[in-house]
Amino acid sequence: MPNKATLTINSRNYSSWSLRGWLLARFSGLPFDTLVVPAGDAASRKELLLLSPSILVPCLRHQGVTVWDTLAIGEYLHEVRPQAGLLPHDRASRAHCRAICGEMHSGFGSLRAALPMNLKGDSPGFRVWERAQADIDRIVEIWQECLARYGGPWLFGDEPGMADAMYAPVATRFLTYHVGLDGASGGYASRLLALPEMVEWKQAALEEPAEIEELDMEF
Ligand SMILES: N[C@@H](CCC(=O)N[C@@H](CS)C(=O)NCC(=O)O)C(=O)O
Repeated sequence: MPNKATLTINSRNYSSWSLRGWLLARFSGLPFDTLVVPAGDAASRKELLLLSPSILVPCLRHQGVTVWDTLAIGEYLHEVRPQAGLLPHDRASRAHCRAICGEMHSGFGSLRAALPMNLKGDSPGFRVWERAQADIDRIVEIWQECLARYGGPWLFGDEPGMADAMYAPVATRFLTYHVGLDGASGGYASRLLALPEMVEWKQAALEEPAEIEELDMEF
């Protein structure tokens, strides 16, 4: 049984869920290899299904355990690497953290559809429609509430954790589509983008071959 974990992802430029899974693994400190399976083609799907019952990425394999879906991966990593503090120590803060991670995981469909993650993209003057704007307003509210309540610089305190990994792709969207942010949320978005892990991911995304056209899948 390979000791080192493996994380399966697809496009670094487009796949926000891959980015979330990768950040969770990096923040946990668990040593892992990254396996990129190009999105969309039949051969990759077949390969993915050999690795996991779900064709969706990210998917983590560790010591014989296969776990997919970012929330499940985050909870699993918190169990195997509790010292990393992916989830807050305090029960009430942990509940709050799980609630906002769940909101990102299941919500903000208008934002995700209208402002797809595209690290190579740059769209000044991009028109944000009402529903996507409502999602943006709610996300900014979440960020400001956490930063005010837990003191920053990350959503639940001193170190980046599960909530920061779940919201990091949103910061890239705000940059790509020039969504103006002020005060605390602007500073937080800049901190996310300046994280060494995010700089590394973006560099690899920029080097990704541009053969991926518009894909009919949710990113
Ligand atoms: N709920 C899942 C969403 C995962 C997801 O939608 N992944 C996309 C890539 S970002 C995927 O694997 N798409 C592949 C496909 O639809 O073939 C999670 O939290 O991980």
